Amino acid sequence: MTDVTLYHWEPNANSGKPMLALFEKGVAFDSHYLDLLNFDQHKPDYLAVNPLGTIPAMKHGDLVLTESTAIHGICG
Ligand SMILES: N[C@@H](CCC(=O)N[C@@H](CS)C(=O)NCC(=O)O)C(=O)O
Repeated sequence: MTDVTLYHWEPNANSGKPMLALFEKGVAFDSHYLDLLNFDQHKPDYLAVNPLGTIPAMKHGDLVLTESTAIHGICG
């Protein structure tokens, strides 16, 4: 269990960008996979994290970021 959780989906989703940055920087994170084809992003559990219903979202403690470029920028 780490401070950082990345909510993501593959392949070819915007969440690939922050995931790459986390890997490259060696930041340990918990992976929370969402199946967009199953509309997991619109389920209440995830909407409580990101009301926009889009991925990625990254939680770091109480902070939640939902823009892949911002997450990538912070990690990079
Ligand atoms: N501006 C956001 C866009 C995120 C976004 O549009 N993600 C798509 C997947 S690449 C998504 O979650 N789509 C699900 C939906 O719209 O239901 C970012 O780049 O982080």
